[in-house]
Amino acid sequence: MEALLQEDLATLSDLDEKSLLESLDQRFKKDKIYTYIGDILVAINPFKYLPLYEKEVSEKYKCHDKNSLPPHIFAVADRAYQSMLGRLATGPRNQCIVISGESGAGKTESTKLLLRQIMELSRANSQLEQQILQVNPLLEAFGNAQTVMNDNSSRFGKYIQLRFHNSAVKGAKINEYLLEKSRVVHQDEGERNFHIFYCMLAGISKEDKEMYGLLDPTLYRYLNGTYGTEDMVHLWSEKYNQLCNAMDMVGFEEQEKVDMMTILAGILSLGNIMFEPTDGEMLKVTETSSGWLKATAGQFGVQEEELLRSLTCTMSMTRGEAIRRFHNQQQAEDARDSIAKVAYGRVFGWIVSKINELLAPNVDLDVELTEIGILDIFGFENFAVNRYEQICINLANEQLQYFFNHHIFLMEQKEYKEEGIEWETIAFKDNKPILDLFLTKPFGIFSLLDEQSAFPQATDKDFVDKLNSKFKGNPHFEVVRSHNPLFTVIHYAGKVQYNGSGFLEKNRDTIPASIRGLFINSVTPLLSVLFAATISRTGTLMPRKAKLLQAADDNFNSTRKQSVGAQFRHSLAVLMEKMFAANPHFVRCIKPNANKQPDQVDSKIMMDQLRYNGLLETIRIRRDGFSWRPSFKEFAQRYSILLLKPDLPLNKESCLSILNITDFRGWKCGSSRLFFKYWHQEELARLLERLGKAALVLQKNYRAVSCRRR
Ligand code: AD9
Ligand code: MG
Repeated sequence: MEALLQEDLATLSDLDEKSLLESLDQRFKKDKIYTYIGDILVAINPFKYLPLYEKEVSEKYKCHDKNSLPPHIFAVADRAYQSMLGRLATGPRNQCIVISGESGAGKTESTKLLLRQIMELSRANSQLEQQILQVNPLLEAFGNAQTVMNDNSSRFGKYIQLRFHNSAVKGAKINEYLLEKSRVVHQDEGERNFHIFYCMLAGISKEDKEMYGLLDPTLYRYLNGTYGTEDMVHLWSEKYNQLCNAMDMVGFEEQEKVDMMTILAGILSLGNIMFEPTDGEMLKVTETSSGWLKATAGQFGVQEEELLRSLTCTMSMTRGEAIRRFHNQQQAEDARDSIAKVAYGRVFGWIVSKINELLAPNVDLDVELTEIGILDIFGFENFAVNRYEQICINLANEQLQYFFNHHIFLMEQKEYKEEGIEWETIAFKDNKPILDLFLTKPFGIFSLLDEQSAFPQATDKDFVDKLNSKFKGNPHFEVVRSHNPLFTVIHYAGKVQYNGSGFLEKNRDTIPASIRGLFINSVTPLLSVLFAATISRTGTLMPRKAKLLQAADDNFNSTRKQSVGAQFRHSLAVLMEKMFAANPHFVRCIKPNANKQPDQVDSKIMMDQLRYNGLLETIRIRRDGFSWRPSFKEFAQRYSILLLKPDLPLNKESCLSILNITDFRGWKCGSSRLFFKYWHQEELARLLERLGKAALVLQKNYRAVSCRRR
């Protein structure tokens, strides 16, 4: 039983899959949701309130000794913060905390707790701290939604970078990844649109409702004609108030908020516009939707006729001549939905840019800043129908798994070999072949998708046929025999069948010029700016527009011609590069059951996650391996002070004489570096601390003696 309640699984001498599961299960039953595997934190979602995050707890975990307190997410915050300050060990000062786990496993909650605790640690100035803490509720309102897997599912990925000068936070920057815009116009059964729509409708005052032209929520097609129970409406209304406060606190201006809400109202009205044929070539809107057309035009600040024109036909230039092509009903509906998606996506992108502008560190250029990044992306997803968004989300999760494997298994074991350390290789499930299946050029899934997207006549079926012929026989790909464009990928976390319908269109994501032109002329400044940001600007802008544009520019200009997939791959690559250059901390979130229920462990669901996360192998490598591997130079530089000889040569002999004064066991010496267990790092930090205290006492005594002498 003692062994089962072990706080650090890496200290157990013998562990198999069954006893690992049992161990976590026993702890979970006692509400011990956190467990260490060496320096990695495993967190099981309790799906209930636990008194784990109060002020006293937060205080206890500040600058604590890891082994003296139970495992906790606050301990990860502390470790990252102390490492950034160089108090724990040698290595890069920039830190990244990588939180992984499937949808609903608790990544976003962990992110919020980490952020809160890091703010506590850095004793930020209170206004900046409050601003940074308000970023999450703000982004969640616009970027999260209820799915079948999670009532508050992140429909975008984010990397929050906290920037410090010495120990004080100076600002923050957010990178966002791939908002699931299609949710604005369509939600599968049991799912909802983005939270903001419900919050806005529930929380807005009667007068504002009238001002924005909002009607009964059940009228809107984009909300599936449904709303919520009284309790939910109450909750949404509260959230709306919190959101408004958050926006004020972060620094959004009143007019910007009004513009934003007006655009959202416009999106809802737009969704209700339906079309029918006329005697001529051009479609008209149905009788019941003419009111919606008028409302949308008003909310978007554009001419009604122009809006109708951009929905029902496309203009193109051929040899200097403007040619008009009329849409059929399907094309008109697609144009309508694409306007909604692009408008929403741009509002979201603008919010992120604006936050970045408001929270940018206010320091001189030559001030060197260090960073703690927290990565919270959308978890691995496997729905009844998996679309373009899911393949991108799952690719991001493959990348993260690779990052974890690379750090924990590949890099470490490679070094043992190079440095001549005796070592029995631990096998792990390498997902590189799956990443290759996606990313190889010119024949990976995404390259083939880009190739097909470049042909205007190509269909989704052509794309899937291409995949089938290219990857037949690939161990991570399965051909599906069907009339529909289906294919299956065997991911590290399981088999997912994708439906290729809509892949080409979503990957191209082009906005017809007529729609762009329509919005540039909008009298709503925010809307005109969001669309002007993608084209070359001529003429002078009003000062407010110029300011809005600056924020919008960052987000759009650089990436405009690439496909969505290419942009996403590029931003993932940039992220990985950043993370590879930082000192990583890992939090592995686990979902105990699929029903979002407290106190319930579904062994199969847990076991699947333990397996695909490679937790058993991780325990082995943390138990037998050496996670801290400083070079002789790094080590001697930092710890020569323990011998009270600061000018010791930075070589192997010096390191050995330093280690001679400790009672450390289990470390090894390679040809150019030392190999330590993860706990040695903390023991050395403690030794340094003791030495520091002793020095202080000496200093005090010396002063006392010299005073007396005087
Ligand atoms: V997704 O990939 O964005 O769909 P996440 O982010 O992994 O997913 P999230 O953090 O949103 O999951 O957690 C899901 C729900 O579990 C939360 O809304 C909470 O109700 C619940 N949860 C998660 N962590 C905790 C916790 N430490 N304490 C209490 C929790 N409840
Ligand atoms: Mg989340």
